Amino acid sequence: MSHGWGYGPTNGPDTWGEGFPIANGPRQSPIDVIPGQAPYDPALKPLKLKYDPATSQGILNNGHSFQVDFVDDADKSTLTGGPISGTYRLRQFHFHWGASDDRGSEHTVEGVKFPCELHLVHWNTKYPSFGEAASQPDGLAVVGVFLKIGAANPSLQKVLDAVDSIKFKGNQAPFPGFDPKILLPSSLDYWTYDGSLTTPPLLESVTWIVLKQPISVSPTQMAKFRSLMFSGEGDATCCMQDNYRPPQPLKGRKVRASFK
Ligand code: SG4
Ligand code: ZN
Repeated sequence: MSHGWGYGPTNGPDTWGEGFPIANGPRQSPIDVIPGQAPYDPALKPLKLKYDPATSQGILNNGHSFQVDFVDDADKSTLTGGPISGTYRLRQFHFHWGASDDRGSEHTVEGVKFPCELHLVHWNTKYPSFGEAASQPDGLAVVGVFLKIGAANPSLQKVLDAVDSIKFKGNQAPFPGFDPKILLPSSLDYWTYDGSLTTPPLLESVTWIVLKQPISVSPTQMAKFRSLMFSGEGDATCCMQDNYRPPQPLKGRKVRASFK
């Protein structure tokens, strides 16, 4: 890894272990979910997502993905229930996607890849900050949502309309009043397992909640994701695509389903 981690041939997922040895740890993400090996657990509670659009703050190209950031200094946009205990606050959401529609998601289902995956990142308020939570085994909860090619998605379009203003690494723009709930599918059935961040520092602090039902995205909308750049303005251009980590070994972990 010469100039920091990324998704290219010389700094991509296969090389992350050189700088971040936890890349080969016991609870790495993403994984391939095999529904036949993920038993229904009747003890799993329904997910409760309460999002306040007033907490939506800005949109940022961080050079690896783009994300919408939320004000998280109070319990206004929260995740409770599901596999977690206590209250987790929404910090940001972001996406991973491919250069073509045959790949791009981080999680896969029986080996099947989706063109894109949405991650809503929450942190456990039993810790004082996102930064401190991110290194605790129960510090983060990320809700993953698959995107599948189909009809244009008007909710997603609200986000994609802002993408032109953050084309290059480091670009940011205000993004007020957005309710992330409109991005979720009608069913909140999920699989859950203990995992990690899917980018360096790959901290093993994430309770993953992967929704079974995908949301739709049109080919034109996928093209909009791929118009973003990994590079800064004025640098040699480099399209933001294939910014996903492939599935990691399960190493004996149990995946559970909230549904029969
Ligand atoms: C993306 O690169 C986000 O933009 C990052 O957010 C995020 O890092 C990273 O993915 C890993 O998150 O849900 N895929 S993931 O495991 O949330 C963190 C920022 O860089 C720490 C803020
Ligand atoms: Zn992610």
